[in-house]
Amino acid sequence: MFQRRTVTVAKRSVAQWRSFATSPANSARNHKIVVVGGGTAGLSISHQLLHSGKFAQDDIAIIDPATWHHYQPGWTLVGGGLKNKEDLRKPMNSLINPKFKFYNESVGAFDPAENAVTLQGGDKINYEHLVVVPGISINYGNTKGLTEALADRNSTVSTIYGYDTCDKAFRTIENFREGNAIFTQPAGVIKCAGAPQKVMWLALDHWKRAGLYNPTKPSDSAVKISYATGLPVMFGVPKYNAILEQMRQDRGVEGLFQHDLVAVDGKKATFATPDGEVTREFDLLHVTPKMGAHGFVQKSPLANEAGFVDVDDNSTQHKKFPNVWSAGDASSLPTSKTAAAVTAEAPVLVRNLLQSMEGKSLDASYDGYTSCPLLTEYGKVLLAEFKYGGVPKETFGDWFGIDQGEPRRAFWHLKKDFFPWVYANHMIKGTWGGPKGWM
Ligand code: UQ1
Repeated sequence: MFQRRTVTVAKRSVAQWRSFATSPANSARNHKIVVVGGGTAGLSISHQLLHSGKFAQDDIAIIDPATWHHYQPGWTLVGGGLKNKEDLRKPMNSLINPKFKFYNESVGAFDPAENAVTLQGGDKINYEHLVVVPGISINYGNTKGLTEALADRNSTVSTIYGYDTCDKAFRTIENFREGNAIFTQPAGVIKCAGAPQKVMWLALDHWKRAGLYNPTKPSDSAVKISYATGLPVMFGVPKYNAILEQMRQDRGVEGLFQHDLVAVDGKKATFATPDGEVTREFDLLHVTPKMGAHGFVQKSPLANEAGFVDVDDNSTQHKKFPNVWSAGDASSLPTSKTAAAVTAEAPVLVRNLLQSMEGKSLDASYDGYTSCPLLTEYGKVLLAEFKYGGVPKETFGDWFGIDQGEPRRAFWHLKKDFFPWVYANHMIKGTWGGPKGWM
């Protein structure tokens, strides 16, 4: 008995003893690297750092209050009735390597001048390097009446942008028989800027197959479809915009440009437009909520004017605090906020952080790569891939000389089957570098 206990004790790592020694509440905890956020960027980056072989038990800490980690790119597929939302989430705990210290808590404040983060509960965490990747906040409250309309089980208002409502989106689409369907995209920064129209294209196809919508004769169809976007165009990249705008016209979808949803009230949606407010009646409303930087980032010394973590566009290093880094949705990186962007950002951040730790010069550079696998109907995807400046950077164009502006069946399988698989089995384990392949 005594011997067994001795063995157990001997097995404990130095880091564990360190944390026992400092365990009283509010005492300082020290880590080489603290990663704020256990989402796509947080898990990819922390596991890539671990694979460098340069870190021991508890050298790296992850802070995230979440119980679940969600594969959010799958929520458009839930909205299309193709996946169950329960299959797209895993317990946070199960995805975090036991070599990490996991603080399952919220951040209260950043104190970069002191190289410290304070947790909501008051504990102070010290770091040598800080990686700030908590994602973006969905601000339902910024659209009047939206929270209530989404929560109402009997309403036809939904969004694929939340776990609670992504299945409601398909339920409302499936039950829809006639009337005006409006799909919205707000003005301002959102994650996955293609998703607001992906769900519309799938719904259109669903209604077409159900005999409720005839794209060649929309005026004679039971269903009318409008796309109300805060932007002046369908998509921010000229090459893909031209294709999607043509698609909108060919399929008889009404385009309401520079229409920014500000209120939902019963069956009325009100939009801010350059010519004042416009109210439209709807029978089905799919909303893309307004989004913005998390409050605890926005009010910190790390934020730029827009509230995002102010990092260099190419190195991912903070502009004022050289031991602070950011990528993903929380960062100021001027690209489209997607998991695909993270596949390219993470290896750059990791390389530069490790170089910096060793006092060497930063030699990795992010070119703004991001991607939007745009579902245009059941069975077809337009695989938009581009870098800074909206310049196309097409993986398969380079390999096979094909034009990715054309929706294809092969890309549908990438989106529906391959990406979810490679994400769960490789990307968040730190072994997938997107178009560059396995690392
Ligand atoms: C990708 O790697 C990825 O993550 C696993 C996605 O899913 C969210 C993507 O949408 C894309 C486009 C990539 C990039 C990979 C290739 C091979 C184009």
